[in-house]
Amino acid sequence: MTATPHDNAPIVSESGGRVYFSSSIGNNEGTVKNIKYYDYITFPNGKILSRSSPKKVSLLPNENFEKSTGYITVPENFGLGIYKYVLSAYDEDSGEISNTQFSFAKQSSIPKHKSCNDILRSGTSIDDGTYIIDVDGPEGPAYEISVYCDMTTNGGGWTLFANDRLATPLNPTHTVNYDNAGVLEDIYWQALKSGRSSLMVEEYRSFNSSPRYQSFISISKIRSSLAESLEPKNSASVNLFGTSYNDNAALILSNSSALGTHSKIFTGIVPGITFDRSYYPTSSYGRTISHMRVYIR
Ligand SMILES: [Ca+2]
Repeated sequence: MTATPHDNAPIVSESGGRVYFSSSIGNNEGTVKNIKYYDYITFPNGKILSRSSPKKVSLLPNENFEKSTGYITVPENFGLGIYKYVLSAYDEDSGEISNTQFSFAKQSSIPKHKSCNDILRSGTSIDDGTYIIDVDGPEGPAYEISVYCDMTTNGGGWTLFANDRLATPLNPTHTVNYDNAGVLEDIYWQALKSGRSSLMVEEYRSFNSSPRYQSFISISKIRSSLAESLEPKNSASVNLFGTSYNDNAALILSNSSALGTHSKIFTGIVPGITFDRSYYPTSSYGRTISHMRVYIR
C-alpha cells in the first residue's frame, strides 16, 4: 500500500492550496483479498480533520489497485503547521489493518529564524513563549515548527527540544511544547543542534516544586554541579553526543567518580527513546527528577 505526494516535501502557502498525491493498494498474495479502505487527514494538533466513508475493493492475486490520483485541498483558514494524510486498509478476511501516510506543511511565506536564539538576536522576541522556527532554513527539507522559547533565563534564546515528565511516554514529535511531554523528531533535532553549543536543563525534583536551572556551555563534554544540591562532594559529568554512544545519544548525565558507585544517574536519548529519571537509583537518597525540560542555544 502506498500514498506518495507528487512533491517530495509538499508545502501549502498561508493562503491555502492543494497537495497532489497518488495512492495504491496491492495484493501480493496468491488468493483474492477483500479490502475495506478509507483515508483521513490530521491537523497539526493531531486531531482528525475528516475521514472518508469506507470503500470496498476485491483484489485478485497480485493485483495492484491504483486509487485515482487525488489531491487534498487546504483552505486559507486552516492553521499553519504539519498535516498528515493517512490511508488505512482493513483486510476483511484476516482482520489485518495497515496504514500508510505522508506529511505536508502549511507555512507562512515569510522566512523564519532557525532557533530561539536567532529570534532573540534579531530583536523580534517578545517574551518566553511559543514561536515558529525553521531549523534548517527555507532551503532545507525540515518544515517550520512551533517551539517553546525561554527568552529570559540565563541570557535567553533557549529552544526547548525535550520535555520530560515522570510517567509520561516521551514520544518524538515535531512540536515540543511547554506543557506536554515530548522530544523533537530526529530531522528537526539534527538541524537544530548543528552549530550550537549550549544546553540548559530546567529540572524539578520530587521534593521541591521550584525549578533548578543548569546551564552548560559545551555539548561535547562538560562537568557541572548537577548533583551538588544533594551531596556537596558530588558533581556530575555531562556528556553530550559522547563518544561512547552514537550520535543519537544526545544527553547523558552521569555522576563523577566521587562516589564511584552510581555511574549513570540520568540518561536521555534523543530522538526520544527513553528518559530514565531515577536519581541515584541504587542509593538511599532516592531522589527523583519529576520533570525536566531541556533547551539548546
Ligand atoms: Ca526548512
